[in-house]
Amino acid sequence: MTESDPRTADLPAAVTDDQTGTVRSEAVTTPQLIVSPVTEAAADIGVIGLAVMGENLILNMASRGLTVAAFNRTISKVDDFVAGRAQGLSILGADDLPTFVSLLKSPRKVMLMVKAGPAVDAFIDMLSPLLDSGDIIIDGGNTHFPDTVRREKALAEQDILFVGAGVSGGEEGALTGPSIMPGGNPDAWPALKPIFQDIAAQVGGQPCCDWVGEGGAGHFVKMVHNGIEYADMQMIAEAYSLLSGVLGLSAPEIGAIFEDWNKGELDSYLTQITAEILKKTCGDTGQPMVDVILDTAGQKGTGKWTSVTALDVGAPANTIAEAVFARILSSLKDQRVEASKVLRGPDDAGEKPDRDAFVEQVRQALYASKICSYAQGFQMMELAAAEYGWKLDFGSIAQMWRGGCIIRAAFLDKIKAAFDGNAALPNLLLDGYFTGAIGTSQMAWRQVVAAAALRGVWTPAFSSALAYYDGYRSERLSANILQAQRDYFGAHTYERVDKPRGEFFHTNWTGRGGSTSSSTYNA
Ligand code: 2AM
Repeated sequence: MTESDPRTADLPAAVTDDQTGTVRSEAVTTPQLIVSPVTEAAADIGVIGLAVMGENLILNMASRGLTVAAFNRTISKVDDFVAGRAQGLSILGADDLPTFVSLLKSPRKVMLMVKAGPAVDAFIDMLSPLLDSGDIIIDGGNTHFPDTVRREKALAEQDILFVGAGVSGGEEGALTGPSIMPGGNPDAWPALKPIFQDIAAQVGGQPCCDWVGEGGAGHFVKMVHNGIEYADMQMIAEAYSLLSGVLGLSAPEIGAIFEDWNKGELDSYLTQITAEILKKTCGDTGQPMVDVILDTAGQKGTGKWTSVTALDVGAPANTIAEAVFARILSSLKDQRVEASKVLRGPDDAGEKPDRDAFVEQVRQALYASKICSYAQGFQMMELAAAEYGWKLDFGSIAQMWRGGCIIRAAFLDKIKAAFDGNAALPNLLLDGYFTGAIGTSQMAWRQVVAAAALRGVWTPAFSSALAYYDGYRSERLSANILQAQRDYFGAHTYERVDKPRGEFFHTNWTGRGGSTSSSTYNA
């Protein structure tokens, strides 16, 4: 025990450069520099993983008056952090795991901000023998939710409470207030709630963080967030390509339009940054930055997880999946370059439409498409909740996405209101506000999709969102033909419009197949 202030205990004063105020490297390289002499449990929470998200989250916690213990696999990063960005703050570095654990107040809360995958398992394996019953491990990484389900179950058997928390907002969000989506062992929530709700973004006096649900629910909701993010981004890109391809506007001109759109229904982080991006000039060429950036999109896999999971739970999230396929298609650059020399588009693009009218149509098409992709995301969460046994509060999820995260947008207030008003709403499109909004914009949306088709402008997300809308609102679809075909070639049977649901019929279509249905001969 020491009498000194544990927050800065025995840390040598950093040597700062008088001119720049920056910390000189020799001040931070002394071995054992950060071994805390403090053996009392002084830290409210510990964070493992000092990449930028972990560091920023710690600084955010410290800025709220919390004392935070910090650890990293590569110990020199702890040294650098404690003597650098964390200097003078209530942050305690530890150079081994037992010391780190000894710094934590009970029940101990350890947040992992390490690379998703084996690093999480490695730290869980090292930590769990050092922890006591009722201690809490939180995985704040971008983990695939089935891994969280597995870890939560395994740790519950050791009486360790495991939480998988999706954290969104990038580096800046982590520092100033992210969106946090925690799920897992609900017994952990009372101890975590004051910390997480304090460090999260706040909108309308409410934190963008609340308990999501059991098992992998937190990471699942974060995954759907990312899927929606893929769709949002793709739709914005399509609006850009329509304004550029059909109207021939320059990047800065389109940037000004996005800036304008950001004042209305489309007010969102992604709209705002797109406006800024489009106005940026390349320092080397003097051209707009976007014109010198190669048109092949990368991805880290969360959109793919969302799409695969949508198929698993039977959710028609076609626009989200289309956004993933769009990135994949974009990555086939060499093939596209060759194909562009061979495959022709329409010869006659027709007359250029009136600028202001077309800009407004594209705005409405973007809004309508966006509503559909969110409708798909929420519908998918409803179907997954039923499949995995989670009780999800969709109004609360909308609030969590309202601030801090990449898809933060003013219209999430409308989504929150929709689900607060009717928790069992089967589809966002059936809420009065959204039924009206899409009804108002649908003709503009159809005209934009038609214009894109006629001119050969690639708009997969706008088109698939419209396909979703037209499919979902159809009382009778063409699936009767599919059922007839399935029954014809495979005796898969069908139900009839004039008989109760659940009664299945088979027709001997050719006169040769007899009356044996597939369920009979599959048995
Ligand atoms: P490092 O600084 O020692 O590389 C983001 O990469 C964070 O995850 C970093 O804190 C990094 O630690 C940590 N990390 C990545 N892979 C890891 C592994 N296999 N084991 C432990 N930590 C790992």
